[in-house]
Amino acid sequence: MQNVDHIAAAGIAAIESSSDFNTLELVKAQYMGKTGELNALLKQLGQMPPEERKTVGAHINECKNRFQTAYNAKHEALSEAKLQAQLAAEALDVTLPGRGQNSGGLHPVTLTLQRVVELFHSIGFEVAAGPEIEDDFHNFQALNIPQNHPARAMQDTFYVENGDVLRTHTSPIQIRYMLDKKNPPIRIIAPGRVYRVDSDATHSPMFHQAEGLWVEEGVTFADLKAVFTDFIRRFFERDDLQVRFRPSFFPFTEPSAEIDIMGDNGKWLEVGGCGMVHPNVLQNVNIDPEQYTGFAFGIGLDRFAMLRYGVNDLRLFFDNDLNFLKQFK
Ligand code: 2NL
Repeated sequence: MQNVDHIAAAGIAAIESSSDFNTLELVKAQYMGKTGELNALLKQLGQMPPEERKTVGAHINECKNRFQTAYNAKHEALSEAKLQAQLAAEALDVTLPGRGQNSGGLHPVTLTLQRVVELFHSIGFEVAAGPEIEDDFHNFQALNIPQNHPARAMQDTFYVENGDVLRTHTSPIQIRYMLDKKNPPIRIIAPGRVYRVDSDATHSPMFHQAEGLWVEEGVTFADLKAVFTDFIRRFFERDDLQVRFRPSFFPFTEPSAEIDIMGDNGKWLEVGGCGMVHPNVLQNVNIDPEQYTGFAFGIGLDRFAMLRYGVNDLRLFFDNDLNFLKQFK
């Protein structure tokens, strides 16, 4: 039967030229399905003379087997190709260098804060903290800053609701501590974020301060000079660092002084302010100024970080540029 060979050859050719599973299955259905071309041949057997049926039937079945074999081979080839494509797509280059473990680091201002706190902790100062939103009493009045003092003017202070402010210094931490603690001796270091309306290369509207306070019977300005000089020499790791206390004014200290250190260029450099706690301030926190005296000082932690790490623009600390920050790990 010419027709059988012809159909089988066409079917096998169609199988072999199938390039995807979809086509392959369509071809299979076309030839081997219930109404497929090869099965249609079997149905015609009934009209043949009985002596031909056997040989033609056997021949048709042999063609069907060849078709099935071609189909199986193609199916396997397509499966293998699919697997290889998938493996290639998901290939893992084990020779690539690893990404490594990136450990984080602390911010240079945090490192500076920790260093200051550690140095004061080593001489018996306790760390104190407080809220960043303060009321008028703790931020100003208790510190002997009257209602119309220029430091309270709009250009300096961030006012929040109902007269509250973003603290303009860390002094209110100490006011709260003294009010809570009630009795000296008091030796604390109060670091933290503070806020003022100011922004340029050396001023940020948010910056960091640390203030120290020692209140006890018999504390003098000599103690202040000794404690601060020792601290700053240890901070900068310079035993011979020259320190100068230059008369100044703060509402909350009397007498008051600015603290300068000698720079490498031979010029005095201001690093903080200090003084003996004003009697009015002690009175405001219910400490008897006739019995107790105390000294206080304030330093700018951002400025200390700039000096320690040789950074010339304060804003670099707050840009969050990782290329800058990674240098301090
Ligand atoms: C500065 C000056 C200073 C204080 C802060 C203080 C705190 C209390 C009482 C009295 Cl509770 N004084 N703090 C005193 C003098 C100076 O800071 O230039 N800071 C960066």
